[in-house]
Amino acid sequence: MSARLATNDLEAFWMPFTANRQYKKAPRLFVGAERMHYATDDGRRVLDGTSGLWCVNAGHCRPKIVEAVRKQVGELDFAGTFQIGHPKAFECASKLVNIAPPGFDHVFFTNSGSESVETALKMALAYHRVKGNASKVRLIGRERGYHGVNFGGTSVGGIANNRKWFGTLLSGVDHLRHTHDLARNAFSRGEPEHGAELADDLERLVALHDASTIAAVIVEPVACSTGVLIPPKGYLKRLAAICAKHDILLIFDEVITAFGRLGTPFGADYFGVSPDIITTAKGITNGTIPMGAVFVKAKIHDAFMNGPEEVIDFFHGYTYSGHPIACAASIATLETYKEEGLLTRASELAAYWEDAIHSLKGLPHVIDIRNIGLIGAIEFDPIPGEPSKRAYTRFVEAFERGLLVRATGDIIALSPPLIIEKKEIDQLFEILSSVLKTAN
Ligand code: PXG
Repeated sequence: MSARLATNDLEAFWMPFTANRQYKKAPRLFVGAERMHYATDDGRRVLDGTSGLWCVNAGHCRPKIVEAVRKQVGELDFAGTFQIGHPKAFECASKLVNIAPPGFDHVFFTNSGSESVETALKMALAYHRVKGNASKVRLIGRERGYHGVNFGGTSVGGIANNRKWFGTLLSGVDHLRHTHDLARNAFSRGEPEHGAELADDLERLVALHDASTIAAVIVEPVACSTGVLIPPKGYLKRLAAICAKHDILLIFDEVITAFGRLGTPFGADYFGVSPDIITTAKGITNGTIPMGAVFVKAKIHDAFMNGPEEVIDFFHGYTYSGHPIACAASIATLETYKEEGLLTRASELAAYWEDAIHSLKGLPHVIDIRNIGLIGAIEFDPIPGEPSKRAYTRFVEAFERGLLVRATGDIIALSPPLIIEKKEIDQLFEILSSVLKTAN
């Protein structure tokens, strides 16, 4: 496949989360993909160390998913789901519920992680209102959290650069402290030892605002976009207990951790914590077709089913909620996950992965290495006055040497497809260590 582009072909597309002028001077282009690898426009193979953007959990261009999408687009290209339906949406929801943690009996479809978050936040507010607790209107996020880019998600999110440009955002939002603590936890393997008590920060916000005003807390079980912050041992259980005590809904944003990333189907399974609402996207279709889903317990769903039967129970939804092609892709994705045991495969590889990533300890500028399931991160000491540069130059160098990693701040994050073999893990870290040894 040849798709070399002239410089002026690059102008029209204003790329998301990209330094557009810098990128367009030296573009990196993928033109194909298969299983663990991308193909570049200059004919090179690049090992995918990030599952695309944390979504291609079963690897690229998997035949069953490709075929399901092909078939569906020629059979029923579109049908809405407002007051009408199509079988694939119901089938897909049932299959998703089957792999969800116990009690998650209902699914609301969206088209992205950002939309899943907006949906979950609105659900939480409406839930308290239908229950007669209309004063519960505050939403609590966490510093360094990432919950997508729409207004609700940006408001509960905790990454300054994603917030500061966009005015005052939602009112009535507060944030827990983040859990990153290099002084106590650097080079932890798996969950860090120290910091469960940071969950008590929620009690501080309850003391400030009063529980009668707080609707929900949203956290990522593992905060990935900000550079992989792994919850300290016991932290999530403690947070869940405080939420339950004050009738505050706990939302797990599992856009990344769902669908096998940690070695269990969902992050909630891994941590043994049962939230009230779970947001997902990405791996739900293996990244092939945009789709998200919000999983809820009967407690939430049933609370909406008490009004007159002929009145809409939840005034929310998207044109493409439960899109037939997305549902077909998701059903085929779930079959692929099941046939290949991918929802638990990360648990078999986690120890090997952990040893491999920690072998980078001692390389220049590395101040922390952390891992959980098939996720890893390497943090660098920042270049004074030039934040982010250290990781960015390593990302570009790795790409040149045939490896895709993700750079965020002064951190490199890794999350390969769950089909990765041990020899590919070796290869990934050989390339990365050679980059870290030689880069500035
Ligand atoms: N919640 C979480 C926890 C996410 O990680 C979103 C919501 C938003 O999803 P959408 O589909 O609207 O993008 C995300 C997305 C990265 C990276 O490299 C992470 C995401 C997206 C793009 C890049 O860290 N996470």
